[in-house]
Amino acid sequence: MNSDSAALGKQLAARAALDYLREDTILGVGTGSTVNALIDLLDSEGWVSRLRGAVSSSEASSERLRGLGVPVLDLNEVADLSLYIDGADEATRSRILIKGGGAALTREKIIAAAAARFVCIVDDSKVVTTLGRFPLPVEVIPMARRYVMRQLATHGGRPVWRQGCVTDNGNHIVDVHDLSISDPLGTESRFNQIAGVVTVGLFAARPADLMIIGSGQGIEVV
Ligand code: A5P
Repeated sequence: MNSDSAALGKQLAARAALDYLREDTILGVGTGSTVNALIDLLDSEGWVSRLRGAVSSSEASSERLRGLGVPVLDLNEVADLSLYIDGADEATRSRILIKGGGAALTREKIIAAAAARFVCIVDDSKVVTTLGRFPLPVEVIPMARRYVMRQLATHGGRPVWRQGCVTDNGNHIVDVHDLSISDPLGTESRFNQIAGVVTVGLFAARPADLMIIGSGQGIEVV
């Protein structure tokens, strides 16, 4: 897949997600280039004034939303979050995801958990049979980084510190390369048990409810 086709896929998936928006609701908004396409569409398709506000998974998305005039709310102020729309770095057709390429995985996991419905928007280059080609991001407490990396290595992967990256929560990211994740639920749960791990970028216990896959051929809803 070339980058033009991926960009078209992202654009089409983002546009199709507009069908799930409802007037006067608060929208959960994720992070990344696919979501940026969605945020641009909120503006061009007249949704900015029709939404009550947004809850966002990153400072980057919050800034973009505020720039358009969308009120960005704290999740603690929101009793009822009906919809969360976000991208993914890798996805299976069972809607299990790897997320965190943009280092926003902790807030993404919280918003996905709080939302009644999680719609994931991806281009078709992200869809795989077995997760793990994309290195699995793990957010860690800084003082635990080397300990966590040693523990992660015992599970067969190759942990690499994402140097220079500090998350919006002040933590570090370790990317686990060379995994072939045949049991996503088990891997998510095992990695979650390691002391010092804040969030594992595997969305298996809480997968997307619906996935919109965009490609040069159009969209497919899974
Ligand atoms: C952010 O931390 C990730 O989970 C994003 O959802 C992911 O990186 C998708 O990014 P793109 O839409 O830019 O591919």
